[in-house]
Amino acid sequence: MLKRRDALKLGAVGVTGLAVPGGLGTASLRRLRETTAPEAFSVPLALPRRARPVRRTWTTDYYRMTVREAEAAILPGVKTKIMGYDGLFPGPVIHALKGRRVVVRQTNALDMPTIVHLHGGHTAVSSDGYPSDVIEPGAFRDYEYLNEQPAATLWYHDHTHHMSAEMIFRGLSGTYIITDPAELRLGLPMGHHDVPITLRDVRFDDAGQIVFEMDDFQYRNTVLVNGRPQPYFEVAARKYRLRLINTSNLRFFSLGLSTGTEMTVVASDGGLLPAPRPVKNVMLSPGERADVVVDFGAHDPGTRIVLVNEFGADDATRNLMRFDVGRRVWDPSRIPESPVNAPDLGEAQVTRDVHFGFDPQTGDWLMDGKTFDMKRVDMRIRRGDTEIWRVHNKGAGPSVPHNMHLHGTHFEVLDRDGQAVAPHETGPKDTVFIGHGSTVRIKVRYDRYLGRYLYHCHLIDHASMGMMAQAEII
Ligand SMILES: [Cu+2]
Repeated sequence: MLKRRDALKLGAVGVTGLAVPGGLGTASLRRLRETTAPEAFSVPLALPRRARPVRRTWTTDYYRMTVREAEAAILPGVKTKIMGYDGLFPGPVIHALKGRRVVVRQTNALDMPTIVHLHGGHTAVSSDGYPSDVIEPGAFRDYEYLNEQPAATLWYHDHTHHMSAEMIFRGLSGTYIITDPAELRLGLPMGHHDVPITLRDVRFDDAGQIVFEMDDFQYRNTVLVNGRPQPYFEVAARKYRLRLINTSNLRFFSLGLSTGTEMTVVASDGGLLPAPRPVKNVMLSPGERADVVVDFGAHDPGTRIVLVNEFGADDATRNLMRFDVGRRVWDPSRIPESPVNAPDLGEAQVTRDVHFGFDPQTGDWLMDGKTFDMKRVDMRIRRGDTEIWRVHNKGAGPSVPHNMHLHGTHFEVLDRDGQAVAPHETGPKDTVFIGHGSTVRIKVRYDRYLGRYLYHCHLIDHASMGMMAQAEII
């Protein structure tokens, strides 16, 4: 069953422009795949465990989690050391209801500090995972999430200053879903037919243990779906909502179905799209999400459909998972025509420029020519003001794509180099892809909290090396 995969034999290396963000020329390509992996589509898709509140009140669900080291069964017959929320890889899924408060007590059982960030959460600074708000080993912190924001697919992950790249890579990542009871009338697939699909890559050594080296993208050549390589998933011949989440540090995915089956994008990072959009393909940079509805009922039972990553350079990074279509069942779900009103952020009062850059002396990735400094405020924004940010990835240095992630709010993507953006980018976003040579304009407003929020590249290795800045909301 176990088979050595040696990518030198496979010959291909992910050296296409998008697929190698960073690390170009930083390491020799001596060995590309160092571990054993199962045959493709031989393990079932794992559905991550649902977190259960330890206590419920009229207003609040209380959770307790422990951040700890553990062993996970990622490869058959191998116990891989990981870091996990409650020791799980990936972490348990938190299901929140819009308007209902969630408090998560995170206890740190690691021998190093940790910080937790809810990616996509409209969260007060004190619960947002600010770099100085460290949970020391043995200590805990209560994170409060009000969930007063549109229903959306969020994720929580480590945000420890300089360390998050390694800690996320080792497993500190989990899904967080906000559901709006008022949206249930829309009829989107739910329950067992609403499935998080978390995608990431990993590097294993010969013993199946995780190897982390900063920015060594070309060695991270096993892709995991919900923590397993190339799983299969038995689906009924009906519609499913798939919540596609790119939790990779550096890998971009361009996702489509091998049968050419259409997917309908219904939601972006921050909530439902103004109108669902049929697509053949969704491109997600690290941190981005897209909810798609796929109608497996359009296929005969017995059809096998592979989720294909067009950026993948070989079988293991290209053919991510397989849907095995089973029997036809009654399907009351539907794709709503016009789920929500487009967010109206109003006329902009302020226009700013943000420049990505690179320091050839130090090898650091830069925001506006600087590396992150907690003591420095990089911009001041008046609460309630609407701003347009022109984010430029045009600096000298390696031709590397980045993206922009804002804490504490969502934004509207206006255009990319003056052109309309992709369908899944037409809803509220918190992370947007910015290719090299490109300028993306976003419309930003911070409505709620005051204080200091980070904005950074979500190629996490870049952020860990300092490609981060902060805005103070005043
Ligand atoms: Cu970057």
